[in-house]
Amino acid sequence: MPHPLASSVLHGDRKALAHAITLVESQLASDQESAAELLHALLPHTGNAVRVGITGAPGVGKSTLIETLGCKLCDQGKKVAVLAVDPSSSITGGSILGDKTRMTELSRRANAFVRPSPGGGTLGGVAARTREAMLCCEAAGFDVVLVETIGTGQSETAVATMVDVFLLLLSPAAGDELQGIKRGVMELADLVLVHKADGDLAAAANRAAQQCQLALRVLHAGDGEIPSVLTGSSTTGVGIEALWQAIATRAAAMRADGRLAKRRSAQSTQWMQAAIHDALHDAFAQCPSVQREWPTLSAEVAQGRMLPHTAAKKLVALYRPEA
Ligand SMILES: Nc1nc2c(ncn2[C@@H]2O[C@H](COP(=O)(O)OP(=O)(O)OP(=O)(O)O)[C@@H](O)[C@H]2O)c(=O)[nH]1
Ligand SMILES: [Mg+2]
Repeated sequence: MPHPLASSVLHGDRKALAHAITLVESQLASDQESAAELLHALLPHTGNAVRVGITGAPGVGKSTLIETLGCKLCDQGKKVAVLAVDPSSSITGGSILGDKTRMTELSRRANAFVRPSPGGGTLGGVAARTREAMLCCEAAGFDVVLVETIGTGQSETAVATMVDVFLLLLSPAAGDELQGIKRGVMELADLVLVHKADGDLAAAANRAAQQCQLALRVLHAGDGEIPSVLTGSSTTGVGIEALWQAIATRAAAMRADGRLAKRRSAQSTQWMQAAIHDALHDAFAQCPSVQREWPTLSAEVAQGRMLPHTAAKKLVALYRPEA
């Protein structure tokens, strides 16, 4: 018996899709099995979307770009899903994407599905659920999935590990502040857009793009492909079509020559490793003999009487998996 939601999701029923994602995001132990069954049924029908991750400093215009690009793609007849990885929402108590005011037009489009980001849990958990929500959207027939990183830090790596094209947005002042962008994020980027290239900022944006292109050439010296740097504005719409062409061309080329399949299977393996890590950590923390000794050993470490490494080894030696 396939999962009761599966066939409605596969028929593109939006209500069913929303329910499916709620189930997948649920942290209730009683929902886990049902969610796994559903995902198992949907899995053969996933993989057909262009998956795009969008990152950049707070305020650089990620949500506005998604609104402009998303509407443009809907106009072209594409079905667009928008998701977010938002590890901060458990702290702020509400999700930024949940406040749909910034994507009002896109949210109203019949071809768009804008999903507030799940709140709470660890980054690993939040990101894993976003990835599974992405698979649900693909099974429901969405052609493009846009994933916004909210907050900075690790969410960038998590999003980069679930998409085909990872787009970094820079502000026109980026030339001066390139040092401020973490090297790691630059390394993850497949494509860079210097955003807000409009009005007085247009000239600065062009300069920033040139500087960024030079920096990327140095960064990627020797490792083949140097990401392109484009300029664009979500307010005027200039450069947004060219941005989509760059994304679509890249995704199509990767699909054609096998790089996409390779990248996606490497990503799946990484998610499996992360899941093993989380599961082992949970089991370890719940092991009674570990729990008994943990306070004593961590006090020893805190007081400088024992090396952290030694304490960790002692605890690991105490760990007994449940039979
Ligand atoms: N001039 C100009 N301003 C823009 C453009 N795109 C966005 N903005 C403005 O930049 C501000 C931030 O935009 P958001 O789209 O909320 O930026 P964000 O990166 O999603 O921000 P966070 O989600 O808070 O990290 C808003 O005031 C937008 O109106 C653009 O193309 N040109
Ligand atoms: Mg935003």
